[in-house]
Formats: sequence, structure tokens, C-alpha cells
Amino acid sequence: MKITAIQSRLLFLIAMSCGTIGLYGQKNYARPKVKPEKIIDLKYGSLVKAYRSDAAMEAFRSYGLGQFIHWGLYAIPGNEWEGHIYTGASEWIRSWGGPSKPEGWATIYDNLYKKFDPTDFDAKRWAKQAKKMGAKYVIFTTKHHDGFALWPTKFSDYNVSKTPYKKDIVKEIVDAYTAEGIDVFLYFSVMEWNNANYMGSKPKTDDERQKFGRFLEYTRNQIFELLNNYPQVRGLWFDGTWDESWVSSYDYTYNLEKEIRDKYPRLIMGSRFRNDEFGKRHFDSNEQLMGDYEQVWERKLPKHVGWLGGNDWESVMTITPGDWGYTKNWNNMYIKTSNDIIGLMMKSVSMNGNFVLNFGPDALGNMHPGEDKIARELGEWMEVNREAVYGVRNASEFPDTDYGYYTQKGNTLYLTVFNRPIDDLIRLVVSKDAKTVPATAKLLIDGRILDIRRADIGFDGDKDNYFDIKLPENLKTNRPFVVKINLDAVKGSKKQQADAHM
Ligand code: FHN
Repeated sequence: MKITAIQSRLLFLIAMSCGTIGLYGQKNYARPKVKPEKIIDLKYGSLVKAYRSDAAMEAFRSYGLGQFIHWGLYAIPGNEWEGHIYTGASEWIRSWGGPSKPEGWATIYDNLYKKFDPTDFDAKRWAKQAKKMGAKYVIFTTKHHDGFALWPTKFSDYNVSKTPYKKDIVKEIVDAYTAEGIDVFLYFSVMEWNNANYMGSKPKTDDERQKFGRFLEYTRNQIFELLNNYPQVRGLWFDGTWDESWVSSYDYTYNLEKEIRDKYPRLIMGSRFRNDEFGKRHFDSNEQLMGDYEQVWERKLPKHVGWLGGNDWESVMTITPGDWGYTKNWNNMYIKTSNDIIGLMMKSVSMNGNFVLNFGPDALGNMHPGEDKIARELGEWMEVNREAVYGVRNASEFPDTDYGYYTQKGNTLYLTVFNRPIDDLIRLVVSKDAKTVPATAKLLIDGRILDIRRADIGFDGDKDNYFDIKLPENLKTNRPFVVKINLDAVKGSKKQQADAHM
């Protein structure tokens, strides 16, 4: 049965989003053991030896919400070309193959830079939108796998200065977002499809080793060029580090990370930059995190906070099933709703992570209308509920709840309710050993004080206490809402319930 190109794209994206991971569940993703059976002697293991408590890392832990922006030449086709539909992820369109590929596609793509002229681009407008949305940091693609640089790099002619636009886009983004108080992280792809010195496989001959050696030096030069040109940046977000050529260069990459950290000790780098001498990525062979935070959670979330082993982490998420770059046509695929996104964000922060939402602007410099809508709706929600998102930690004293997600800041507990109980009675389960108990409660949405009382249910031998919070029947909302609960020291002793006789 012949399927149309749209159907094949739909099938591809469904497979992408469900095949390896379920958005809300975690299928086929086995967590690494947090403690190795035995410690081995590693020469190229993790360089992050201690918990970072510097201001930059503490700021990272408090971000809560970030914005990812994938922008580059792939925005010009936007996943289609002269009626041909590309079924892969839109930012991978240069690698288009198979019968649906337009004739001479690679050459067409490699000449798109001559058309790149985003006349609507206004970094200040993007930064203001991100600010209103509530983003505390942005991760911006300086160069994706196609190797096209959005800054006037001295180390390659394949860059924005050679386009009709000419201007330094990375500088515009760094300046505009920094001015809005949003910290900037720069995305940098190591893999570079159209670089003559790049190869995916491990260099075998002397010639290949020399060639890839030139590529490694080029990579190092661009990294330090970015850090030198844009000193405001807080972090580097590396990608495209899975090919054997890079994996086998663990000696070089170890020393490169060491050089970066020695020169920029406050820079934040996730676990995706490199691997140890056994090829272990994200966690070295002693299960040590290969970066300042776990950078594994891409279009997936941990099932619960225990999976994280106390490491810092972030989840990066697409609004479409699997496109990071601009995609013209959002029909025939699932587009995450604002409630989906609020749920993913609150699940992330309830497990001490950050949630980073991706935007893929079009070739003129406009966000997709669907992205503008989400940014607006998320911003409206954050306007009211941001205190439950920023600078919070896992409410470890309170067990998971079926009502939604707990986050905590000192003696303030936030319950973000997604599942409103049928009787409007929220029953908090509080361990009898808890040092603090709920004392007062109010709704963030309108400030109303809520009735809260201990429910002496009399469950025999129960290890928990119960506190009931009554929601107002006239509370009308189609969004998750936050109950702000003040915790107070346990007072007095409670009436001893008689034991049941069996
Ligand atoms: O291949 C890239 C992909 O295009 C996109 O940039 C994502 C974003 O995290 N990273 C890689 C896939 O893991």
C-alpha cells in the first residue's frame, strides 16, 4: 500500500517519539547504575570532581524554565522543498536521502546561505518574548551539524558574514537576551557534515589521522573564538559528539575540556561533550557524571527523582513530536498543548531539574505562530505561578502525589494540581515523622485562603497523618493551578486512636 509523503513523515515522527521513549513514561531507557560494582583506574574520566556551589551553578539550579532556539539554514526549506516533504527532523534536512529527495539536494542546500536574509529578525523581540514566557536561560545554536556558523568565524567561510544578512547573529542574541536578564548558553555541534576534514568513522590511516587532527584543531579554535567573542555566556551546550571519530579522540577531548575549564572555571558544560577511554558517554566507567549536569534528557524525562542520583539535569523538549528546526507544516502531527508543557515543566522542577522548551524560527526570523501561542499561554501561567518554579527543590519530605507535583522552597510547599479531586478535597499525606506539617494554604491563582485541617481518619496503625485542603467549588480554570502551603513545626501531641482488635 503506497503511503503519501505526509503519512510517511507522520509514521516517522510517531516512531521517533514513541519508539525509544514515551513522552510521559520512560520506555526502552535503562538508567545507568549509580554505583559501579568496582572503581577502575581511569585516565580520561570525569573532570568534575566536586559538587559545584559557585554562583553560576547555583543560578543554573534555580532556572526552572529555559528556551532552546534552533536556527540556521534549515529554516529556509522548513522540512519541504518544491513539493517534496522531508520526513526526518527538520534541522537534519541536509542529510535528506532516498527517493523523496529533490535532485541535487546537497548542492542546493550548500548554496542556501546565499539566500539567508532574515529581514524580520529582531533579537530584542525574541528576548522580550522569552522574558514574558518566564525563561531564565536560553540555549542558542551557533552552528548545527551542517557546519553553518551564525557568527563571523575566522576559521570557516561557511558563516553568516557571507550571506545577504551579513551581521553577527550570535552577538545580537547574546546582547539582547543578556539585556533582558536571561542567561545565554551557546549550542555547538562538533559533528560537521560538510567539513572536508570531518569523518564519522575512527581515523585509520596516517592521512585520515592528520585530516581529523586538523578538524579537532578547527573545533578547538571555534570554541575559544566563541568564548572570547561573547564573554557573557554562561555555558556551552555541546552536541554531535557520538561519532567514532570524536569518541576515539578521548585524549584530545579530555585535554580540550581541561583547557576550557582551566581558562573558564565558571563555565557550565553538560555531560554530552566527551567520553572516557572506554567510550562511556554522560557517565564515565566509574559512573561519574561527565559534566556539570546530566544532558541526557532530550524529549524524555526521568521516571522519578531517584533516577538522577542527586545530579543536576535539564530536559530539552520539542513542541512538535521531534523537530528542533523550523517546520512549516504542523498539520497531521501532535502539537504539545500548553498544559502538556506546564506538566512537563512541573515534573522536571519537582525532580530538581530545568525544563527547556525548543523554538525553531523561520527563515525570516519569526517564530512559528504555534510557538507564539505557546509562549503567550505559558507566560500567562508563569505570571501567576512562577514562584512555584524558580529556585525550588524536590519536596523530599512529601511523597509523590497523584494530584500533580510538589516543589518546595524553605518552609513553603507548592502543590501544582493537574488532577482535581472530584470532591474538591485535597488530602495531603504527611509522614508521622515529618518535622513540619501543613499549617496554612492559599491559591496562587487568586490568593484565596483555603480551609486546611488535619483529618483524623483513624486508619489503624497508619504511618501517616492526613491534612485536608478544601478547594472552592467556584474555582473555575482550564489550567493546572498551584496551592501554596506554609509548613509549620509540629505542635502538641495528637489524640491516640484506639488500636483495632483483630
Ligand atoms: O541531532 C541533534 C538534533 O538535531 C537536535 O539538535 C537535538 C537537540 O538536543 N540534539 C541532537 C539529537 O540528539
